[in-house]
Amino acid sequence: MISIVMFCVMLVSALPFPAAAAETDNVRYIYSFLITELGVNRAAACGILANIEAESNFDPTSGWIDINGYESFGICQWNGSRNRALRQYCSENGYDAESLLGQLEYLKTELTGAEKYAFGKIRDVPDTAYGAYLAGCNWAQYFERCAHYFRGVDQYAERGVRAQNFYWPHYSDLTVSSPVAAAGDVNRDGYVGADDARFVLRCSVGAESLKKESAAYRAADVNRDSFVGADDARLILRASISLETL
Ligand SMILES: [Ca+2]
Ligand SMILES: [Ca+2]
Repeated sequence: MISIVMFCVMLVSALPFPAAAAETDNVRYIYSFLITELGVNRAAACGILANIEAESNFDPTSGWIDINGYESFGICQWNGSRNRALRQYCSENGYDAESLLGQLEYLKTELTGAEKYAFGKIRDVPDTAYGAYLAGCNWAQYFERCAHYFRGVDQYAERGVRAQNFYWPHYSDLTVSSPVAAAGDVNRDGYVGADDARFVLRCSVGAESLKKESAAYRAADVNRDSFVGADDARLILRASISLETL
């Protein structure tokens, strides 16, 4: 069914594929999240990667005013009402709207809610190179809902081919682990302990640093104020001796 909502994701897809998409941290992070947190297979994840590349080149800060006059924003170039919903979700859940994790968590809520139909179109593709092709095409058609043809190019097929010929060979053998670390377990050893608290304290005084997009940062910022500080260290220390539940 064609609806107003279907008008509102990515209206124009004009970003060319880069000459060589680097295996950046963002690509790995997104791929790992898709598999471990969304539960899709490798082929589906490759199809989504090809689309995210075309939409934003994996830049969560990517934003511009689209042809309908509204901003398209983030890795999936959410437009209009979906852009507003993304920002509201991040604000209500303690995420920076420009963060990869916030956008991926929002994506998860879309795929289990309003975008369930689109999710169904990629979730069960065969876990093969051809499955990656199908997922790339289907994500473009059912999730991004970009123009089928742009400047004479079949965008569905182009993204499918990119998924099959680039992402599948490069990523299908990648070992993944969830980028979403448990709160407080900064060193990801399975425990919230004094080591974690000490490390976070060192971060709070600038003796250590964490990349804001990293799983460790997310684990360290236990009070979710988008800052790793002494308050986090204190909470983690209290949790390590069972005085606090994170
Ligand atoms: Ca730990
Ligand atoms: Ca904090």
